[in-house]
Amino acid sequence: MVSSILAKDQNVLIVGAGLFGLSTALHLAQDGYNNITVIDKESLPNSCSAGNDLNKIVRAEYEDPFYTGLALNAIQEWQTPFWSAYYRSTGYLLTTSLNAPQKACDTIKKSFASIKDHPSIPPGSFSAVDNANDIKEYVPMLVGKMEGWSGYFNRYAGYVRAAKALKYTEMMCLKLGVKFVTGDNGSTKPTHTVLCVGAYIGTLLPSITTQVIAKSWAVAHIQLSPNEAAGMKGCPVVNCRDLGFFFEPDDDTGLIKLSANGAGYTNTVSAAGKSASVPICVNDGMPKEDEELIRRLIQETMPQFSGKELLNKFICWCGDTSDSNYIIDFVPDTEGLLVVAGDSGHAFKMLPVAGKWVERALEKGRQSIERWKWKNTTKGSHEISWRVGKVKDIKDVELSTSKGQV
Ligand code: FSA
Repeated sequence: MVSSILAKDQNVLIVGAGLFGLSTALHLAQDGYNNITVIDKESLPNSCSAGNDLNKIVRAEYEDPFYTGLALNAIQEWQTPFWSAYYRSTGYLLTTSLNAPQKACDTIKKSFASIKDHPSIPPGSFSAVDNANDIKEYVPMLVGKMEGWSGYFNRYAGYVRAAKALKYTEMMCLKLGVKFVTGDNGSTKPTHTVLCVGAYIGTLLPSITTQVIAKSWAVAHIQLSPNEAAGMKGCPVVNCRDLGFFFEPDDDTGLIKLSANGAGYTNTVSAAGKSASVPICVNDGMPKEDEELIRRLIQETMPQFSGKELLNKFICWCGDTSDSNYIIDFVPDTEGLLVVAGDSGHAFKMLPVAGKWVERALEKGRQSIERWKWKNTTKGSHEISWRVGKVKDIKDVELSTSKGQV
């Protein structure tokens, strides 16, 4: 038992009610901390939060076994009665398409190697797929040509209904006495402040922008009729590394969420001789080139839907670090200010467990896990080992907007 420097009644202020903020509030409240306040600019989920999304991938294959372990813990939690209403264990098909860049193929090999013989994963969870026929054997609802597709199918994975899971976490926090303040009202005198504002961290804490770069990825949806949705039900998350990924239709709405894969878009701005990427919350529009990727993904996998309009297009902002490690540490030269940032586009699955990591740092008064420390020397990088393509600035690409919103 590690002794804690944090008293149960100390006033902890959590700024930002996304996955990191809510998970932190939940873990603290569950462990008896009784003076927790969460503030956010908007009522939840904040429309600009990355977690305000229909669904997010849950998978444990990582190039780095440290995160494999954490994701496996998270998957176990998602399957417990506390969380299971929000988890769908559909499995995860990870592939490349014909002419995919070598980097995409290498990434898949590394992912597969990291997980295929893992002792914590039920035997028989993985099957290699070498062509479209193999894929159709495991995922019969994919009727497209998928020419040159190969990769593997992971049955020990799935997705979560993200925005709904955030609302649920908020509700559980409220039950445990966590206070929520939205908008600009309310004042509090915290002894500890935890900044959990996702990709927006650079706007609150400019000194972090050498480590965290705000980058965005495009999201769109297609509307299925009840019959069409029934035909796609149970489809695993399909992630084609060089095109994009999609999920089974949403139970309530029949919407399929799709996202384009790529290196991400920055929004670099300059002030006082310094430049940094900061998010712009675009709720209607996506880069045209990503729209093409998504259209190809639909054509390859479910061509019967290729005439459908892309709806509710937006770009989702993440905070990227050069090595995809999160940052969970006290900000140097401040008193009681902890930052949780650098989600690097792979954090939502950790909702059930992330708050525990933050709680430990708060209780110890320091971060003892090297990889999560604040790094003065690191420069945020554009070359991320598991992503394909080149980073571009969002101002340099043409956007296409939705004709109809859903
Ligand atoms: O943990 C996951 O597999 C989430 S990946 C989703 C994604 O859109 C990435 O494909 C993208 O590269 C970026 O990291 C944002 O998140």
